[in-house]
Amino acid sequence: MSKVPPDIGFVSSRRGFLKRGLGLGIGGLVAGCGRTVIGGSVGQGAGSSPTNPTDPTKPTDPTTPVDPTKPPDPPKPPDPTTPPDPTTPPEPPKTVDTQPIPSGSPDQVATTVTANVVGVLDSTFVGFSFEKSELVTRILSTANPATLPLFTALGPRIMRFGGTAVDRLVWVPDGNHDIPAQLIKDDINSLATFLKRCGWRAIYGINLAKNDPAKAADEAVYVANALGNSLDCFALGNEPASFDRTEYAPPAGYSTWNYDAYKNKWITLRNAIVQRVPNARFSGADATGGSVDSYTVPFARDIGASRLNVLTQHHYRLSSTDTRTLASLLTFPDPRLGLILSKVKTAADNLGVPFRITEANSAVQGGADGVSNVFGSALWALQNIFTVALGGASGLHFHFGGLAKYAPFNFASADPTQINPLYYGLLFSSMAGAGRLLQTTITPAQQGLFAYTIDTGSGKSVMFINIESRSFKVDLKLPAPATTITAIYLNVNLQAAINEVGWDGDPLTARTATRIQNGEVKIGPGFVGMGTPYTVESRGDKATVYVPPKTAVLVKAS
Ligand code: BDP
Repeated sequence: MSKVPPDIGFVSSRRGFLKRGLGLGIGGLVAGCGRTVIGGSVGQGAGSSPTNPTDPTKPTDPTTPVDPTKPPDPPKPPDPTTPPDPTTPPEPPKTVDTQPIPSGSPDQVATTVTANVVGVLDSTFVGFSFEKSELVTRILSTANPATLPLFTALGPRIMRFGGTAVDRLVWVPDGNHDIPAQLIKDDINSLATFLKRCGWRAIYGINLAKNDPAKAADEAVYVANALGNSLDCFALGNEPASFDRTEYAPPAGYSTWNYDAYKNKWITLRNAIVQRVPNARFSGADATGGSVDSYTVPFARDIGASRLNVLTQHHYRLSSTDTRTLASLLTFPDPRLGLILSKVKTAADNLGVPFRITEANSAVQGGADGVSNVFGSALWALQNIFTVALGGASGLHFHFGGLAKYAPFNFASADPTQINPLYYGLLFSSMAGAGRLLQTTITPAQQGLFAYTIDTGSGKSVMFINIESRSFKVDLKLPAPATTITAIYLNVNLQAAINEVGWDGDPLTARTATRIQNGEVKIGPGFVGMGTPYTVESRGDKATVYVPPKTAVLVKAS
C-alpha cells in the first residue's frame, strides 16, 4: 500500500490515473456533504475532504488560520414576537449541490434521447443465480440478519437455483442436514421463509442427470407447497450438453447422451411433475453459450409452448480459453453475446415465450481474480445489463455461490463476509428503475462511453457508463422538457483507491474502493449511505452533464 499524502485531494499531476483524476473530477469523487441514508445509519465515507462551500471543486484554503479564541456565532433564536406567516411555505432543507465541473478540458459530446422505444428493462430483470448446493449450506437464511438487506435493496427480483450442483444433489426429504449431497425438507422450508421475507421469487432447478420421474415429482410437490407464490417456475438440469464431459457420466439409462436423449428425459420428468403439480411452470434449457445451436434452438423448436413458459440460456463473458484480463472484460462489444441473444430471441419469439439469461457472469470457473472482483466489473455489469435488455431478454441472472471471485458478495458459512464491486453495479442499476428503453445516441460515438435511457413512467433515467480515462461534457437532449434533473455517481472513493492500488494505480482494479455517491454498502442492517444527488444545469429539454473518467453517472429527469 502506498502512503497517502496529506494534501491528497488537491494535488494535480500528470502521472498516474488517480493523480490525473484529482484534476478531472475531484468534487465528484470525494463529495461528502449533504449525506442521506437509505435504510439506516451510515458513517462518513472514506476520503471526504474539506471543500470550499462556494465551489465544491476547490478546497478550503488551509493557509487561512482559524482564530481559536473566537467561538463560532451561535444560531439566532426565532423571534417569538413575530407570528409565523401562514402564506410562506417553510424553506425546504438544502439537500443538493450542483454537479461539479471537472477541471481541465473534458471532451465534448452530444447525447440525444428520443421517444422511440427500443426495448424494455423489466422490473425483475437483474436477478441472481445460485449453485443449488447453497440451499443445503443455507446461506440464504433469515437467521443471517445481514443477508436479507442485500436482497431487499435491489427490490423484488428472481433468484435461480441451478449450476452444476443441481445435477449432483439428491432429494432425500427426511435425510440428514449434515450430508452435503442431500437436500432435505428443512432446506426448502428455510428458502421459503427467506423468499417471503425478501419478496423475491425462485426459479427452482431439479436434478435431471441423476433422477427418476417419481423422485423429481416428489421434490416438486414439496417445493410447490412450501414456496407457494414465491415459486416462479421449475427448471430441469443444468447445461445438458456438458453431461458428455469427463466429470459427468451420462445420466443413468443413457449410454449415449445427446440432444434427443435430453429432450426425452426432460419431457418425461416434466410430465411426471405436472401430474402432481398441475399448474407447474417450466423454464429451460439452461444451455451454455456454446450449445445454443445444438440445444437451445432445437429445444425451443421441439418442446411446444404448452410445456415451456420461459426459454433460458447461459452466457459468461470470458471462457476458460479467453484472455482473462480486465482489459478483455471491458472490451465492447462482447464478441459472442450479440449472436447468442439474436438466436435465442428468434427461438423464443417463434415459440411465443419470453427468454432470460439465467446464468451469467464475467468469467467461468468461478471468475478471475483482479477481473471479476474489481471496480471494472461493476461498470462491465451495467453495460452488460443494458446490452442484454436491448437484445430482448426479460432477465439476467448473475451467478455465484460461496467464495466465487465473481460473487456480488461473498458468504462464508453464515452472514456475508464481503461486498464486492459487482454488487454496487447491480444496486446502481436498480436505482435507475425499470421501464421502456428509449433510443439514446452519443455523437460523436466514443469507444468507451455508453448511454442508455429508461422511461420509468415517472421520469427518465439516463445511464452514462464511462470506462475511459477522460471526462466528458455532455450536451443532453431529452424527448420532453424536465423540471428537475439530478445526477449520482458510481465510482471509486479516491482516497480508498489510492490506499489500495497506489498513487499511480488504476481505479478499475480496486477491490474495496467502490462507492455510490461516495456511500459505502455495509454488511448489516441499514447499510447504504451516500451523498445527496447533484443538481444538473438544465433548460427545458436540454441539460449539461459532466461524466468523470471511469465513472457511471445516473441522471434522473422528471
Ligand atoms: C457454469 C456452471 C456453474 C459454474 C460455472 C463456472 O453451470 O455451475 O459454477 O460454469 O465455471 O457452466 O464458474
